[in-house]
Amino acid sequence: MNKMISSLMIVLSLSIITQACSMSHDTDNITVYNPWIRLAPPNAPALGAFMEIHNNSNHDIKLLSANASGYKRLELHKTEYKNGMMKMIKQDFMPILAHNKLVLKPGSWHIMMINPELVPSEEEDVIIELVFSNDLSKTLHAKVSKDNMMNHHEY
Ligand SMILES: [Cu+2]
Repeated sequence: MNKMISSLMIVLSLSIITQACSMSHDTDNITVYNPWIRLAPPNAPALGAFMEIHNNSNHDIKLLSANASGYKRLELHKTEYKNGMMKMIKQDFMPILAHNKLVLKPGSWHIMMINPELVPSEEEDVIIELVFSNDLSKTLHAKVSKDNMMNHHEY
């Protein structure tokens, strides 16, 4: 009886280990570089978040949504130029193609953090959760900094 239970335990723990491995492996397929939030005045109605999302896997991945506590909601946006006008257009998802990357930067793809309870100050770390297709998610710390591209090279 004891033997049966212990072998059952081994099978059970093996399956947990296998599951944990495949999960972390999938998450490793996504790497986020240099997440940052553009410093905004204390009364700003929204903040822009930027980063580089790399997909190291063999299949395309979609960024479906983003969450952060202390904001009404986060939206996926893309800035486009139409008839000489700059327009932010809400996106259903952001595509990160297999073995490719998506660059979120001012004037392009970005995450819009809407209605902050308290606008963060410079150098502050803001925790953002990214939700991807295939049940993947990633939590990252974005640093609030001025819109100085010199500071935002990959490192
Ligand atoms: Cu926007």
